[in-house]
Amino acid sequence: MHLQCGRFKLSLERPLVMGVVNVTPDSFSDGGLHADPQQALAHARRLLAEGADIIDVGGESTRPGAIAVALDEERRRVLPVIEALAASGVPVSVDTRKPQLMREAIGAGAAMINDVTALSGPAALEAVARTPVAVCLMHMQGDPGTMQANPSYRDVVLEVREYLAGRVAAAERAGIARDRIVVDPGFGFGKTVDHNLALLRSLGKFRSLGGALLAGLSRKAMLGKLTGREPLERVHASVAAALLAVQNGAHIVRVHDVAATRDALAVWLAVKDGK
Ligand code: 7PM
Repeated sequence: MHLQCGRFKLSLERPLVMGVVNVTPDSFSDGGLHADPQQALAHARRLLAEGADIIDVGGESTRPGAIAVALDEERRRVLPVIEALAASGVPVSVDTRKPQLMREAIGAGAAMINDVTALSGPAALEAVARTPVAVCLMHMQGDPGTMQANPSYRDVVLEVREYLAGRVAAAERAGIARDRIVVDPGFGFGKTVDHNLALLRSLGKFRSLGGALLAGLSRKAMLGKLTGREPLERVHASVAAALLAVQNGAHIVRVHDVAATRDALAVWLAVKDGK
């Protein structure tokens, strides 16, 4: 099995590590250390040296209550980073909800569109359909401003799965083949700790949706609630969560701490099949 990701054909035989690079002044989890494109690029190069397979570049925080970013500003933050990384042969994903930015990012060489609204916005499917890029379709209940106020489900695993099945079907109808589709239950996006734990426990049920399966748990609030630690102190908990996600079927883990995650996965791989 593989993921067609722009000009890259990524094997899903072994877990892939997606390194997070935020170009935002208010990113909760990395202290806004990469507020300008040059710093973000340096951080991306470090994550690549640590063994990242894909770099996810984001210019708009989706943090609960975060302020929306104008297209101009988001463009100024992410396009230079995408261009430079794509030119060095790196598979780059862009974390955005704006169809216009999706088009410009693809023009700049992005290989994946990571949209926390699963291409549900007007013109989002069209922006990516007739291109070679991969898409990450994520589940979110509500919107970033209010999603953590009172998340509620009858059956979180069933409901998230149904939603993602619908978005996969919509993407396929728009002409996006299965081997370009990544699904993601959206840990922390309109979910309590118990919802997140149920999803992590049953992650395997999302593999039958067809595409690759991505899990993003790195430094998230649920890990803070479980350990009592601040975002920058959540490395160990994040590594444990990434490992459990892979054990339960994730093909791709989206992480801040690439080196630590890589080490854990090396041990996991060796136990699994001696490689
Ligand atoms: C506050 C809350 C700030 C959450 C930042 C975040 C995901 C994502 C993000 C994910 C996919 C973060 C998140 N999380 N995209 N973008 N899956 N596909 O921790 O879980 O960076 S933003």
